[in-house]
Amino acid sequence: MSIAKTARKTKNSTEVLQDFRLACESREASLLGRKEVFMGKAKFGIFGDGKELAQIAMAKVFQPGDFRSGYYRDQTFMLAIGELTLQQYFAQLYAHTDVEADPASAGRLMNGHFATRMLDDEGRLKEISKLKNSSADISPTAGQMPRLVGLAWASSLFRQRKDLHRFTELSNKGNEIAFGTIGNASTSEGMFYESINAAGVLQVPMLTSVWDDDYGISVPKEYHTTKYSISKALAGMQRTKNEPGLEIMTVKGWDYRALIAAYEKAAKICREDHVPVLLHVTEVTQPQGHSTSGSHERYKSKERLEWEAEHDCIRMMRNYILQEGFADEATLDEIEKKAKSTAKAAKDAAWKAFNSQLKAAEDEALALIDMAMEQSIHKTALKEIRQELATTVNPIRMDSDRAVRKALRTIREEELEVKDRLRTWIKREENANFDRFSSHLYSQSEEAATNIEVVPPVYSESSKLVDGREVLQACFDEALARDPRVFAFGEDVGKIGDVNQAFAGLQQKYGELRVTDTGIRETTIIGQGIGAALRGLKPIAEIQYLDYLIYALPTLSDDLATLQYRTKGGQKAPLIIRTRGHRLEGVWHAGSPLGMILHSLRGIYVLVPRNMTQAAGFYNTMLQSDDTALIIECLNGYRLKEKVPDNIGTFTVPLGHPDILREGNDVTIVTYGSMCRIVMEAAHQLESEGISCEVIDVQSLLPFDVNHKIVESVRKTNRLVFADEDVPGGASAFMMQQVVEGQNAWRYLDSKPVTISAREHRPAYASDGDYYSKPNTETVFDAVYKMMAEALPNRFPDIY
Ligand SMILES: Cc1ncc(C[n+]2csc(CCOP(=O)(O)OP(=O)(O)O)c2C)c(N)n1
Repeated sequence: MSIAKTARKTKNSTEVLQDFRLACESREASLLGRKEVFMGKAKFGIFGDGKELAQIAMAKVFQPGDFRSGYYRDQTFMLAIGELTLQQYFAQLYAHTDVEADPASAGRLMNGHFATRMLDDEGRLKEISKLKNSSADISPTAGQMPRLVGLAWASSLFRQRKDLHRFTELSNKGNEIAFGTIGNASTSEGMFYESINAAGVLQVPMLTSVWDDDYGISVPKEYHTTKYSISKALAGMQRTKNEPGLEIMTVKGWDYRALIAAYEKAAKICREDHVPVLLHVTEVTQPQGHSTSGSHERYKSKERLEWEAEHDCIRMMRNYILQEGFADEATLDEIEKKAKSTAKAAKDAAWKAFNSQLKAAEDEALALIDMAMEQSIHKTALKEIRQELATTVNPIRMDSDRAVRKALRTIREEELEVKDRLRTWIKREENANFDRFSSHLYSQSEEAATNIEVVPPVYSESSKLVDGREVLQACFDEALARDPRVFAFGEDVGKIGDVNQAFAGLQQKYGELRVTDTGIRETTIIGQGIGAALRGLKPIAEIQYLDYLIYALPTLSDDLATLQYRTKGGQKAPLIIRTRGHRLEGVWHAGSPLGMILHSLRGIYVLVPRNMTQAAGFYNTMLQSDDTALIIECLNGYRLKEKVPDNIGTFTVPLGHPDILREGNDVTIVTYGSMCRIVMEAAHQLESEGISCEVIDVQSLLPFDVNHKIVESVRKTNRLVFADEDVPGGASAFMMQQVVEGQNAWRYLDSKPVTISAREHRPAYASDGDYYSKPNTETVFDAVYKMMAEALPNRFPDIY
């Protein structure tokens, strides 16, 4: 053999053996992980066994600046790119709540949910173009796909838009691939098809790998996929010489060499030509079955199990290495043995680090209870509490907490020195546990929306009176001129400047990539926004009507709303979602499902401006902030006249600060959005009947009245009404809880608090349909009058 050939072979064999070692270590981690769950040391386990080789091959083409958007099987990939250690892997399995121990989620996510830390300790975006990035996983199957489209789309924008080339910390001129992974069964989800279609239309560098093991938990492929094969089912999307589309490839999950070649080819097409690639990785196995929740012997036949054993990718790789003469049996045995001890050492270290923290909490708790036993007359009861804690196998924080609380309960009637210590311990743990389990629902950085400076609007003699939509248009114009990272997109947003023309003329002025049309596909519109925002851009994604937000709800709720929380401040996607609602006509164009939104979108601010000036102020606030918000404009407000503030591009409206629209003494009416005008009209009519209403526009539902302004009004009026267009018990119930319970308004009430809302059904079509479905001036008048009549029947006789 020539020297050059020998050298090549040595280099090859070194790399092959390194890959083999990594595959074995990852496999051992999976095997050990399952055992840890069965030993009761972890709650649940889901592992990447069977997918090792494909992921090693994928990692070889993953470059700095690239992104992953995948799912819970990808541990080998994360290990291979150096963004996960085996110890961190086990730390997440145990739910270690330190960011250093589990950088992906600080113990908040189930094991196998991967993420890199893209933000520094101050919450600022790092130089992501130099990092290997993984966006944070979620559990809902295919939920990673819309975000994947956005991550890939950002590359396309960075490449095509020269004015973004200077943002070298974000992108190397759009050279980055977004790598997606998904299980074969999850390709049945609508989100998968919507995302693949969007990628094909947009022609973005999105390389999606399907790990196909023929099953989705127990359900075989015959139930999932047309033609039992996702690559066959999608064949019509294959690009041709004349038509753009996807490059669709297949490769077997146990074939090490073919996998490497496939990923090299796929990455080249994707990176260089920005063509999306679907790589269908077939004949993948799942040696331990789906998860620790069950065993696959229940649903796989004996033949299938034998086939899986034979086609186990590590076994196949071992054969390949022997065949090629890269190593002998003894060397491979040694690597396998070493992998076992490496994985075990990592597991032990992770357990020790996890457990020593819990042990420290337990020791403190036991010492305090001992002290209590010395001082208290209730020695027997305290001894029992102590005994219960001391004998708990693998106690967790909850056990120590419970014991200390029970001890304090037991001695509550005694005057003991230890009580203060117990209380201090509980307070300290409460604070620490808030940080461990409840922090970072919203941004905690300097750029948090609630920190943005308030700049009031300025008006002068020359301020123009225009249609409401023109106020927005002026605001968006300035935003686009100010910052190249700002851009807007959605159905009909581009050419016609949205269906209500707030972007009219702005595509012509700023170009097709700044003000952009999309297909009708709400969940991937949001995905585009999430991906672009994750990559440092400032997108405004438009959902045409509030009613159609429902189509995007899973992506908003599962992905965007949880992002900062699930990474404990490791990632952010400051996306602004623009939509319009409340009033138009009919069942699907007049919705106001704010209860649904408030219940499902905690983590996203919900802003409900009453007019376009307030909306513009919210846009200005949010564009300066790194939080994410849903801004709902009033559908019937675009043609109402408003004055354009002279500082249209810079004035801000603060979040969580209600406006008092009208002062009054008898009743406080709390409302928002399009209802403001209706309530104001009713208040005007009530005034003529001698009832003085104070009308408060909350403006933002999340956050809600941060300075408790509403209760101040109730102190004066002693009567409280909430009015909105949602169903009964929807957002009005939320507001009532915030004010009556949260602000203690019940203390000042002389009448039962009342909610005015729409009927339980959606609004019927046309003006009468609207009138009899939604609250109107008469409804508000009557509800307030009735309240006053109940209190003062002599002054306010029954009308009806
Ligand atoms: C939306 C949703 N539905 C159901 C589940 C429960 N679930 C978790 S994994 C899974 C099967 C996924 O199979 P596949 O996509 O083939 O991936 P695999 O786990 O086999 O790698 C199911 C049904 C879920 N997580 N999300």
